Amino acid sequence: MLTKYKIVFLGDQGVGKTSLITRIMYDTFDSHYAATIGIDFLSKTMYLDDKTIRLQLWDTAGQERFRSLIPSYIRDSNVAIIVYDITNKESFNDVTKWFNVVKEERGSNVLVVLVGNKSDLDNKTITNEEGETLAKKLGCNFFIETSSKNGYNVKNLFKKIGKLLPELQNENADEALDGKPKDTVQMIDVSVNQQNQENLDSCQC
Ligand SMILES: Nc1nc2c(ncn2[C@@H]2O[C@H](COP(=O)(O)OP(=O)(O)OP(=O)(O)O)[C@@H](O)[C@H]2O)c(=O)[nH]1
Ligand SMILES: [Mg+2]
Repeated sequence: MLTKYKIVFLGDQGVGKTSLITRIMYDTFDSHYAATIGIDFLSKTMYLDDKTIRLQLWDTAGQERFRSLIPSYIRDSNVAIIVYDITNKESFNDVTKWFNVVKEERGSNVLVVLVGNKSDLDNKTITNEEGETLAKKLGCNFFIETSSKNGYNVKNLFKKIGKLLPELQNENADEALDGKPKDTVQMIDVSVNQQNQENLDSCQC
């Protein structure tokens, strides 16, 4: 049977959650900001590589007024991707808060990934080392810097998750997609251009 996994994107307003999903799904980027309202069901089912793993992406709103909706979506998720903006210190400071929400709802049976997005920007205020250090301190499965604008490391992010997923105890993953809106099945090629992407082996997970 095909194993299905649910991935929830978390993080402050404007850090690039929707843009990361748009990049991996459609390989496009929109510089116009349209805040996600509530939880976005634009989620889709995808295959990673030739592995029979299905991932469903759930986009949440970073805006404060939607915070109360989020815990119930974390509850049956297998992976939480916490995103901050490398040019926005507040979004980095809030990572611990997002992490604690995940742990409260999901305990230890969840992969938690820390993503520093917008690596294409020059006015970086959070260094790679600070991201690594926080991820280690919190016990995240791995840390990665990405850019949804130029695509840097976006495929690697999903590839690394795909590698970790089979090790995850997945007691409810098959039910995770039941009763949800019908999704488009989409093949995602996660083969990466080594010149352009971070070397997976050098990443500390
Ligand atoms: N330069 C740059 N801009 C980005 C990047 N990712 C997203 N943006 C821009 O940042 C703004 C916010 O991006 P979104 O993807 O909507 O952010 P979000 O986290 O989904 O925001 P909420 O839905 O409000 O929680 C948009 O104007 C994007 O174009 C990136 O990697 N680089
Ligand atoms: Mg959004």
